[in-house]
Amino acid sequence: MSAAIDSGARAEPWGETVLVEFDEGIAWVSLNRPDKRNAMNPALNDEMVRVLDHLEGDERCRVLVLTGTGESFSAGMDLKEYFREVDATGSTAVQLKVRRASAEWQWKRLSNWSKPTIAMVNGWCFGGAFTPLVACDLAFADEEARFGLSEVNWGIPPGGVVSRALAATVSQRDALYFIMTGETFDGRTASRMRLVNEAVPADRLRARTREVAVKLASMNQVVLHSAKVGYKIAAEMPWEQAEDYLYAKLDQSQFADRAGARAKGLSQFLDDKAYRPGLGSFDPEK
Ligand code: ACO
Ligand code: V55
Repeated sequence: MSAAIDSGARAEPWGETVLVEFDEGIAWVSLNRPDKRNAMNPALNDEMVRVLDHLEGDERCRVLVLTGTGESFSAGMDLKEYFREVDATGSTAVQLKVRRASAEWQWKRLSNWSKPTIAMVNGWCFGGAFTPLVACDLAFADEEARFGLSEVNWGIPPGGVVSRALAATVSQRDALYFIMTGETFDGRTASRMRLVNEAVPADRLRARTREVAVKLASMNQVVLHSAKVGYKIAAEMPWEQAEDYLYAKLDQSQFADRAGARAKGLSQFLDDKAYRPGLGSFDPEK
């Protein structure tokens, strides 16, 4: 591979406010400011933009799990470094720049990411942390994790796309209750609200998340990419456009998939009677 397109040739952009560990196709990405409960400061936001860019082209990553070091997923935006210190510069340009980096990874990059993404909420999850949580395709939480739209508690309405992200996942009743009261709720409640897929006891959270990640890592990446991006983009479209776009996605997937999933899937069922598509997957190795 030419050095210009081999992202492995560049230095790995993590190690300060973000840690990355590779494990059987999974990149475990940990927000890493445990002393600050993984509050997101401008440095972390900049690092996460670079981490997502790097991992997109890194073959060791087939699935991304986003979590936090220590007892917290993320305590939201860093009130000191993202708000007070930026205000103190008195510079609109600085404010726009830090907001842009924040939105860039938490929402724009992450929600359209090319590989499957899973949020693993291991502890505190406040305010701005709801954005990357919702941007991930799937989410698993510790039953005892504590979530809160704490903005009103310190005197602001939720900003960024926090409220938009809530509107995309939970009901208006639940969203407004927690946005307006600022009360916390636990992982079980988050699961009942469908903010996360499942709430799991703390001692099983990593194993359950890993189980799902390993499965996704073993699947056809082109087909998975088309399936998840197709869902997310079509959700915002009128029906006529969605039908045309999803057929285009289907044809694109067949064209782009060098492993030939569709032909194998059909043949192993119709010719070999080797599996039932309703009940499990074809064997990509055959
Ligand atoms: N911004 C800046 N610093 C933070 C943040 C934050 N969001 N969250 C925690 N910290 C810092 C604390 O200031 C403290 O720093 P210090 O050790 O230098 O004094 C350190 O992290 C530990 O915090 P404690 O409050 O001592 O930790 P504790 O475990 O008792 O409580 C909790 C954890 C509940 C998360 C608490 O820190 C908290 O309420 N944080 C703020 C949560 C929040 O409302 N975030 C903003 C949401 S709104 C938005 O994102 C726009
Ligand atoms: C929040 C998040 C922001 C922001 C202002 O409420 C407020 C959270 C992610 O960016 O700029």
